[in-house]
Amino acid sequence: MTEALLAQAYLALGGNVGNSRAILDRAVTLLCDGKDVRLTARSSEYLTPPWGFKYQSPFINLCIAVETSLSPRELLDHAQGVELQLGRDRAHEKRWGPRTADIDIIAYGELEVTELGLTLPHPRLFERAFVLLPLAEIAPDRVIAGRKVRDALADVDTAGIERLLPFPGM
Ligand code: A4P
Ligand code: MG
Repeated sequence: MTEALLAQAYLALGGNVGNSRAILDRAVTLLCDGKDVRLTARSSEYLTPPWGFKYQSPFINLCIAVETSLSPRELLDHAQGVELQLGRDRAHEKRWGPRTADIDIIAYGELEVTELGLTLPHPRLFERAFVLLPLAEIAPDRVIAGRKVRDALADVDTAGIERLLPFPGM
C-alpha cells in the first residue's frame, strides 16, 4: 500500500443467524487482508435488540476502523464479497430481517457520496444505537456528517444493549 493513498474508513458489522460472534470474527479477518485493507481499531462485540423488524433474534454488532487503498465502491464490493463468502443470501432476505453477516460502510474519509447502491456517510447511522455504541468506543470524537459520534450516541436509546466480554485468546 502506498501510504499517501490511504483513506480511513469505519465499518459496522452485524449478524443474527448462526454463531454470529465466530462469523463476524471471520468477517473481520476476511475484510482486513492486510494488503488493501488494514485494521486499525476494533470495538467490543455487543448483543443488541433487533432494530427495524422486531420479531427476530438479537444481533451481535461491532465496528472497525480501517486504512484502505480501495475506493469506496471497491470497499463496498469487497465487503459484499465477504458477506457472500459467509453465507449471506440476499435473494431470500427480508429488509432489516435476519442475516448471517451484514457489513455497512459508515464513513469513508470525509467523503459524501450519493450514488446508486452507495451512500456515504451511511444514511441511517444516527438512528442506530447498535452502530453508534461500538463506534463511540473506537472513535468518540470523530465527526461524521457534522456530528460528533459521542454526541450522536447521547441522542439514541441504548436500552437492552449489552457489551460482551472478549473470548479468551481474542
Ligand atoms: N448501500 C448503500 N450505502 C451503503 C453503505 N454505506 N454501506 C447499499 C453498505 N451498503 C450500502 O444493503 C442494501 C444495499 O445498501 C446494498 O446493496 C448496498 O448497495 P443491505 O445490507 O441489504 O441492507 P438493508 O436491509 O437494505 O438496509 P440497511 O439500512 O443497510 O440495513 P441493515 O443494517 O443492513 O439492516 N438490528 C440490530 N440490532 N443490529 C443489526 O445489525 N441489522 C439489520 C439489517 C436490521 N436490524 C438490526 C441490524
Ligand atoms: Mg447493510
